[in-house]
Amino acid sequence: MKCFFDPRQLVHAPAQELHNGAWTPYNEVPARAEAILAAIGPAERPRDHGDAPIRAVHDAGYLNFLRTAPAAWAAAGRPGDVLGYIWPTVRRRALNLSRIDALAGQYSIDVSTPLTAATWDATYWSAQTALSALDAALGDGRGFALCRPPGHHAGADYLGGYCYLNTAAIAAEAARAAGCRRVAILDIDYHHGNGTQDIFWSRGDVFFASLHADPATDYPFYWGHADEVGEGDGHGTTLNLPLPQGTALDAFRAAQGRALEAIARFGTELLIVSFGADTWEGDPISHFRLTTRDYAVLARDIAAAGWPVLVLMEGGYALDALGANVSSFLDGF
Ligand code: Q9C
Ligand code: ZN
Repeated sequence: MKCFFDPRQLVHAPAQELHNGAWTPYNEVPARAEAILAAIGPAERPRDHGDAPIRAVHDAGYLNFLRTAPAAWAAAGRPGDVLGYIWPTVRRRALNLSRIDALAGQYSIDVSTPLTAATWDATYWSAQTALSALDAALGDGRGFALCRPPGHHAGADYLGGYCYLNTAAIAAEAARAAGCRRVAILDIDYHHGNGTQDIFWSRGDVFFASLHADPATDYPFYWGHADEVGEGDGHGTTLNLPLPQGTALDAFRAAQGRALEAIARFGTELLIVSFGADTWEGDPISHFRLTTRDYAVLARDIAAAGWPVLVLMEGGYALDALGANVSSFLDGF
């Protein structure tokens, strides 16, 4: 399968995150991409599709924030990377604020996703890899983008969960613009893809199906419950299949089968897979029990459905196994 990556994605490297109340080393490190490249072999550089496909998904004020907040933060005399400390969560009215801390709260959902001066460039090229792999998927039927930073926790106007630009949403919207009438996103990262769900919540043309750790026990808590099915034109085109901690291949595979059946009934013309290897048994921040070989089984089930497939990298934090896990999945196609 054709693979895409740009070295500019490596420049984003926050030092630390606030995790369970303590500062810990950042989990979403550049070495993740290096480990995957070492296992799958060299990748093609993406073509620059410009920012129109990004603006088709993300709010203009939010994009401006991603580009300018690190300088505003430094100008305010702050140390480290941009992080919010107050959020407008309690149904506050829209306000036109300018203080960096007000913007950081407005445009983020957590304190585990620092915004650095290098973030825009890295996340821009991460989105470009998704668009180039989409071109490959629409051409030869397969494409893999080594997206890093990942995307599925980022909403139209918020960052979170190590994500800034929603690569799956950008690719899905670009596929619609390229003439695919129906697009489906299958999210098999350990965590629920709250950003992708939010973006397509009211859309009947993009199906979102997610297998993930039950949000009653795991991040992002407020999204991903089984009764979330979409609204308006999107009623019934969101499918959430939360699974308990400890889930291994049999239950995971059965849930993926349910998701694939729903996507087949929807009648998709393209499948985008938000693939996280943080479902692996040894992942340092997650609690499922998939093995390296299981990823090939899951990929074969997906391939058997016969759709063009675009695979996008999301999470996976066990550096020693990440390359083998991604290789196993891609080889299954
Ligand atoms: N104390 C992805 O896998 N950390 N993001 C939660 C828990 C956020 C993971 C902190 C986990 C986000 C793309
Ligand atoms: Zn994850």
